[in-house]
Amino acid sequence: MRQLQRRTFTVILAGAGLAAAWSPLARAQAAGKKLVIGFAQTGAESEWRTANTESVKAAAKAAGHELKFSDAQQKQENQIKAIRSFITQKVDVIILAPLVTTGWDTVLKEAKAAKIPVILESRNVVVKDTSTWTTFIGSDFVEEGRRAAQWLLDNTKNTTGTVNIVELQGTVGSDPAIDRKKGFDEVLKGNARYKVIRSQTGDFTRAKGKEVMEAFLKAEGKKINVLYAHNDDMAIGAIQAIEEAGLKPGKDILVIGVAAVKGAFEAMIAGKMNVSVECNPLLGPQLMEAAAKAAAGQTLPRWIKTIEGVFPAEVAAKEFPNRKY
Ligand code: GZL
Repeated sequence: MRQLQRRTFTVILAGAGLAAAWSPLARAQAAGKKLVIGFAQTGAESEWRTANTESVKAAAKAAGHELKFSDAQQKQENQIKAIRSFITQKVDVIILAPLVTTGWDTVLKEAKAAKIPVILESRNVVVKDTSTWTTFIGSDFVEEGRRAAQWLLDNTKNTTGTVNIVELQGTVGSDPAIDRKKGFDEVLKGNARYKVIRSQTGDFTRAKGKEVMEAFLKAEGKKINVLYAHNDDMAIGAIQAIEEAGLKPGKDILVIGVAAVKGAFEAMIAGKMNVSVECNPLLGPQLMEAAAKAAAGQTLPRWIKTIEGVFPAEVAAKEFPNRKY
């Protein structure tokens, strides 16, 4: 059902701009208008989220738009309140980073009734009426999960015996957590020696990632061969737990993260992490371009997908100076 709702007419971004074609008039219309944009952000739970917020704020400033920013402290009810406030203030466009996939039908209908386009960023939603949101700008989380599992298969193919994996999931019910698990499990299916022996949410935060990894280590100890964390922040927290348990992260336990944030590069360079699957938070420029189009009544692709790679530890030192988040 989720895949059906996505109906991806994917536009692969060319650099910072959108590849979608435009009439000169529409471009002119959209380019110059100063917008008032309401941005309902999830919170500041991770390095990724902080970089995402900074990218949106910088892009709004550079475009001369007024950005009304709301930090929901990881609570959906706060995001819903923020959207209602943006509607009352009659903003031109609403940007929503939906904490979880469900529970948005009513408030998105209110935005549609108020004729305010809603742009989803960084996570998607599952709603009955998909016309209540204009476009989703974000990653293919299923593909990110596949890439994490493929790295594991490629880098353990010369080993024998069972590979015991513990998994730190992202925020329960969130699009990236659901789909990163889905992609990872899909690639490992049929590889019987790879077993996920524990899987629990670390809510995308370092603190929770450390706490849950401590519990995994207490329960499974040296049986654990691999940690798959749905984001680098939880992996970094877990690395502390692994070291405090007297084990070597990156060696005794392979560490796989997602996002490719600075902290992950530092951990890989220190030999404590093995790979990070990139998830690009720098969505600000694409969001502003999409907001201008939406405000001008232009039709947008249903999914504007970011281009991202995989960074194993072997390339970390060389790549680190080029990283922008
Ligand atoms: C991904 C984003 C996720 C990141 C986490 O688009 O929604 O939320 O993977 C962040 O680090 O907290």
